[in-house]
Amino acid sequence: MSNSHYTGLINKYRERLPVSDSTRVISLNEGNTPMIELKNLPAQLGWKQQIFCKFEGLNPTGSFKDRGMTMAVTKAVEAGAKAIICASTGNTSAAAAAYAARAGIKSFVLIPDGKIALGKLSQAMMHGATVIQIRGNFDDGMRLVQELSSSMPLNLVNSINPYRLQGQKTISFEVIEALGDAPDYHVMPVGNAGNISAHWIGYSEAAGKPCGSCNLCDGTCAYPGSKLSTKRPKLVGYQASGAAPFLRESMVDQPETVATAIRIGHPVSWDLAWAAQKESGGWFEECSDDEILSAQKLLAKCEGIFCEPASAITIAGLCKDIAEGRFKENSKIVCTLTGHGLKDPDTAIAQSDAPVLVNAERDEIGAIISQHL
Ligand code: AN7
Repeated sequence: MSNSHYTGLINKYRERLPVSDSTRVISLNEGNTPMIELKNLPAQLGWKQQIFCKFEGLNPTGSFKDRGMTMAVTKAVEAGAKAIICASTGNTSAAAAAYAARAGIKSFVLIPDGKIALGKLSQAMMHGATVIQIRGNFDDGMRLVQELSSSMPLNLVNSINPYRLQGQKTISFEVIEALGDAPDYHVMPVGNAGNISAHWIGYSEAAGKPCGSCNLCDGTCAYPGSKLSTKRPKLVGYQASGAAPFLRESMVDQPETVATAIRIGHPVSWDLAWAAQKESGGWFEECSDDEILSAQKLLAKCEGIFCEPASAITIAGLCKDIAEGRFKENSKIVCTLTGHGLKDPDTAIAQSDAPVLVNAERDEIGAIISQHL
């Protein structure tokens, strides 16, 4: 029997990534996440589009960050780094801590005090990161890790590190493989804006276009190999209303949203994300916290998919933009669900009915079941 199980996105897409045969790959077999076509929601809401969710919450640490972190940590180790550092709203810190553990190096993570979901904090702690809570927000943390990594022996693994986006671009290849070509639209949440930039790098490379927004070269590195797709999708980025610099067209100093993952006001990939939106012909839109939470519940109840609030903003945005007629009928839309709902149990429980408490008696329980049947 051959031992040919899936071993992660670097091995799968090695000729499209900056690694060599001698590179020691640090992987937890990330990527290869399911594409799940929505069946019930479109029928219920009368949507005429075909909608697929790329459920990135099923990566090893429960978010899309693993795609970038396998590349960033692989390259950090190749360069001889003994420690990595990042600022994070939670998921990057979970991924950094896990991949550093896998590599046998140290990790330091800066998180905004009190504003990170419990699941993510537990991951960083369990994987042995030095967790530093700052009296400040993600944007303060981002500034500080840039200063620290320039003066101390620390490899910075936020998405300002170009290897992160190289790893994250592989989501586009997987979508194209699943659908046979690029979709018409690809929608996603936007926080620090690395992910939308990475999607565009991937789709551009797959279509044989020079990656105008590639951050590793001078923009002339169209992948010389075979094309994977005939076209590129329009990219649509959704932001929480309280943290929407792309809607305000300027940085936001006090970002606020229940979707703590995207509580970011000074996105690092500002120029790359604008380029992705403009070159693709897509747009940015905003959603309120109420819309985000309703959408999270709707997706969980109607389709059996539990994603975190920041990811559910894509469903909130679709509800709004489909109603507005912004998506063509009979088109294919892919929706990146960036993180798992289990990351943030507090927010999920706070918006749900508490379980009923009864005596351990058949009749009492039977009465409740009868009420709900
Ligand atoms: C679930 O973990 O920035 O626009 O520090 O965790 O690429 O920043 C997380 C971002 C969307 C936004 N969905 O992606 C961090 C962090 C989830 C996220 C985003 C994040 P970017």
